[in-house]
Amino acid sequence: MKTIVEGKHSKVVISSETPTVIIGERINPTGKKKLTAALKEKDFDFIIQEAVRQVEAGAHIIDVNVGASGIVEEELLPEVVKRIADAVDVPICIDSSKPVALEAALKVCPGRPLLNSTTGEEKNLETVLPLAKQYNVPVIALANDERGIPKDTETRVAIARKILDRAVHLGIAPEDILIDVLVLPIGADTETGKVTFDTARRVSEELGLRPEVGASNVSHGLPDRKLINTAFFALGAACGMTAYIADPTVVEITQTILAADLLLGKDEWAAEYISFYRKKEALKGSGK
Ligand code: THG
Repeated sequence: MKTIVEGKHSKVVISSETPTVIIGERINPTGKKKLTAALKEKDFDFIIQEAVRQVEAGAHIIDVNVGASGIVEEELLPEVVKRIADAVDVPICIDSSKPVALEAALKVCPGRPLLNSTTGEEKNLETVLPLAKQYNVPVIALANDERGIPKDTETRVAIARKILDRAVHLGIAPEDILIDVLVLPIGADTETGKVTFDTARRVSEELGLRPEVGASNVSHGLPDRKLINTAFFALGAACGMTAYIADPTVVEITQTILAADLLLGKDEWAAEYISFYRKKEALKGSGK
């Protein structure tokens, strides 16, 4: 089973057989003063630059999240989505916890964007899944519900199963559901990595759905975060993870994902691996 995401003239496949998809996370005001200011002042040049930089670094999809205090997401998100979709030819991942903002962005986004996200919570299932159906777009579903983020694998898989049932009932194809298997800071919870990897394996093998995760959190509060993040990406790939929300401008992240894919037989003739280095050389030649 594969998920198809589309930009204006581009197409990205998310599946267990094809190379791991990197969803660039940098257009998100969390912890970023400069980007927050740019969003508030509508300094679109700066924001577009961040999108271009991520694509050049190896992002296959660009996540767009404008959630911050003082920002009306349903007004700003569609505007930023439209401008980024005009500036870069990769698909967009529309990221908001507010269904009204998701819908406003869906209305203006070209291609077949990824909708990020619903959870297993009733209020989200009732509002976000119908949007995925109406606009015929794939959706990311977080494996948590009204009770919060489950500590154990069993409950996470059960939530994923519930979301799948609800989506299918609405006429959404299972191909169009990605499950976010959620990881917490490993410094605060020793079991979180194991639970995340076990959930990824089971979501993929038992439900036939594609696991994905936002990974920057895992190393929070520990020294040498890059080391933990890259190990997490490699181990996740071995457990069937199909996409990461990550920062591709950290070159070790992109390189680790490429190497892991190659070793797991997801990169025929090392085509992706070699093309990454060719592109890097070309950018160097152009003075970037
Ligand atoms: N799952 C899904 N979507 C998500 C998340 C997820 N969207 C949002 C988030 N989590 C993923 N995106 C980010 C964006 C930024 C950061 C982490 C995750 C981040 N920012 C640095 C900080 O806060 O310190 C800023 C550092 C910098 O300047 O580069 O960590 O889990 N489906």
